[in-house]
This record gives sequence, C-alpha cells and structure tokens, in this order.
Amino acid sequence: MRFFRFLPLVAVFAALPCWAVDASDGWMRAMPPGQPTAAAYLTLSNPGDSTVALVSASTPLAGSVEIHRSFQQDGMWRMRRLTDLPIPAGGDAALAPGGAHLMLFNMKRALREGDSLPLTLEFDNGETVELSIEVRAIGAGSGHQHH
Ligand SMILES: [Cu+2]
Repeated sequence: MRFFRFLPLVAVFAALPCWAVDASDGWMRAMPPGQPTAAAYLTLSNPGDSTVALVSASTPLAGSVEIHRSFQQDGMWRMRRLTDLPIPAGGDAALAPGGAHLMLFNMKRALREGDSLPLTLEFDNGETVELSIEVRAIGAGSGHQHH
C-alpha cells in the first residue's frame, strides 16, 4: 500500500500555483532591405506575488538585443537603454511602439511579413521564456520607427 502514502505529497505539488512569467502577442515590423536594426514588441504577464524583471533577451537572428524605452524630449523621439524591465506582481508590462521595446542590432537578414523571429527572454528570478515574434507589415502599429 505504499502507493497511497505518496498521494498526499502529490496533492501538495499539484496544488502549487504556476507562477511562471508569460510572454504573449510578440510582433515586429517587416524590415526594409539593408536595415540593420529592428524593434520587437510583446506583453509580459507576471502572475506571481513579487516583482520579476526582464534582464536580457536574445535571438539567433540578431547580433545583440537590448531593452530600450522611447520617450519624447524637446519634441524629439529618443530612446534610452534599460538595464531591466520590471513586471509588477500580478500585473503586466507592455512593450509597445512609443514605449519600451526590444532593440535588435546587427540583424542577420531583413525579415519580411509572415516571417517569425525566435526570441529567448531571461528574468532576474532565473526563469527563461521562449517565444516567437510575428513579423507584420512595415506600416503596422503606431509611434516612431526611426532608430
Ligand atoms: Cu530602441
């Protein structure tokens, strides 16, 4: 009857909440030929009870990826590099045109509408999330696209 002794333990593990960060709605604009950089957007959800921060991202299709935030200063669009992007407990962080984004440098090739970009995200709690970024038409979204 050893099997039954295991049951309570199994029940405890099954009841543990799943607090993994979720990444969804990943997209970027199609790139004109010869453009070496691009910006990717997505939504991060943190179902946990403490803040989790995105600390890095990578893709085999770009030389490097940085976390950026766009802002307006003296009527000009600028952007700064962020060391991390916090996602509040029980909340979301949206990376969207005109705000935070993932900046892709030294793209290996120009991505066209319908392509996808594999992306790996790392968080300060050691979690890693993989997702696929959907490439949409060049004019998709709003906000600045000058880098
Ligand atoms: Cu940028």
